[in-house]
Amino acid sequence: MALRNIITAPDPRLKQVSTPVEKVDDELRALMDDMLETMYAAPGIGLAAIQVGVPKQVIVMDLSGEDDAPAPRYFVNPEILSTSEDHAIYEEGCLSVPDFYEDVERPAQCRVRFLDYQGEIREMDCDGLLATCLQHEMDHLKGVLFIDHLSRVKREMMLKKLLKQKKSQQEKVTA
Ligand code: GNR
Ligand code: NI
Repeated sequence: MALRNIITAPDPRLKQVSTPVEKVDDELRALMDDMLETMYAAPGIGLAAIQVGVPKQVIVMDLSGEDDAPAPRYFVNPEILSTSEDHAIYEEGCLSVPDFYEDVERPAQCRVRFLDYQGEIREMDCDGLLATCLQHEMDHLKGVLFIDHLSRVKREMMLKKLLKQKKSQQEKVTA
């Protein structure tokens, strides 16, 4: 297993649309293992492959608490089958948008079909944090960030600050 670099906004790679995986094989499982390790190290509760620069429809997640046993989840080629009428608001963050947290409204429940770590097809009803996080990760597969759900003024202010952060870090690296 190996840690991978997490891409941060603004970066055109985060706007790429991810393509379906053809086969869940050992090579893909190695990617999922790396993603999980990278997510735990960050730390975060979910990660989409595009965040480590791989434009494939792959998501890893672990919503267990600090004191619980690890509970990794893997979603390959996920499809939302249905969403609830009722919505929920959650304060979201993103490893690709470091240090920013904002309320985002999404359907409170959803039903998803996906392939698991073994490549078996599965369906699951999601609600609460699982529904929110899954929809956040599936947005990444479409090249969408949580800041794209905010007002244009807010989004552009955040991107400006992120670009500034990036530039000052770059200066440190090259100094
Ligand atoms: O670690 C993360 N926390 C989080 C909190 C609220 C809603 C979504 C998330 S996902 C985020 C990790 C991440 O960037 N996944 O793409
Ligand atoms: Ni994210």
